[in-house]
Amino acid sequence: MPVHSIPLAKLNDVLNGEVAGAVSAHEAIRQWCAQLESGGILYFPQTPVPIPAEDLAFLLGREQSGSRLHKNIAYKPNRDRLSGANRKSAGAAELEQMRSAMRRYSAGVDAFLSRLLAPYKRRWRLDYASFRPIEEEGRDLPLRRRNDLLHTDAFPTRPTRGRRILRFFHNIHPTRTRDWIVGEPFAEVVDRFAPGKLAIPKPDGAVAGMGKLVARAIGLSGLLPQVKRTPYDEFMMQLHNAMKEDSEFQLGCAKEEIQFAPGSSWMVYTETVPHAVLGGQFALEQTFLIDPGAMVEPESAPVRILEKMAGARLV
Ligand SMILES: O=C(O)CCC(=O)C(=O)O
Ligand SMILES: [Fe+2]
Repeated sequence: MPVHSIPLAKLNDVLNGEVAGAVSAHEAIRQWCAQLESGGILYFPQTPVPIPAEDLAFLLGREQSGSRLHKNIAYKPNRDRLSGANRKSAGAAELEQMRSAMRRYSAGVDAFLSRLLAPYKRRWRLDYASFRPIEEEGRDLPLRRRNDLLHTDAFPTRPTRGRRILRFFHNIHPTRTRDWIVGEPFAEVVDRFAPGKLAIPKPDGAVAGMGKLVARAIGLSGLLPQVKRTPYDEFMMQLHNAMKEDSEFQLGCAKEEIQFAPGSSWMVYTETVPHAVLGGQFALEQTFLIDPGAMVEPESAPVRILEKMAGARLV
């Protein structure tokens, strides 16, 4: 079972520096990091980042009120801005309330992970947070954007250049579970697809390298996001697409079902753990882009796994 459940009382003991069973608090934290890094899910049956009652009522009210705010909404903490919200039909007061609720959530998760992931010493970039108010079951999205098919995460417009994608979720639905499936370990998935359907990743060729230099020289690199993708990002994007497009893989691969309880939180490296959401409504999520050099087990980072396979640097 890849799920490691952490009751709130035990979590608080460890964060307060008290011994956790047979191991010291310091050792317990290192073990949790190692479990995450090797493809585990840390599950908090009771969330350690509670949402203020007023924010919760506001977020859960978005649908019933007929508000046009009800598609996935992203919050960019570095600019304190929302995107995905319909500015024409949502009122200014509603947008402002959404923004401040998301600001509090994002800061709360960042503060919590600064303590829980102490060995990383904040060697991360606080990426977007999101609010997911739509029922996931039966959502009608284009294939590559579907989240009910097993996939590993890769962002088409935001290459991570080897940084790991850690996501912290919270099921804020009062009664409904959020239902996931998770698939095989990353190394096994990569073996299935490469070499074969995908080529083994190769370091930047001289031509691509020249293209980059030229784009940079004439000031175009900011306009061409694909220019900034490293061979690592290329491969991770291809893998994401190949998994979703392969119905034989979707049906045939080993998978496990997980139901995340109302009021629970969980965190997982989604660029390596194949996952899909089959049902559930109303979740909050905060993404972190973490320096692979910060890992307690650096060899577990996908960039290291792929570089070993390629026999070359990929970022
Ligand atoms: O919303 C969820 O529960 C997970 C969706 C997902 O896989 C994603 O956003 O990449
Ligand atoms: Fe995903």
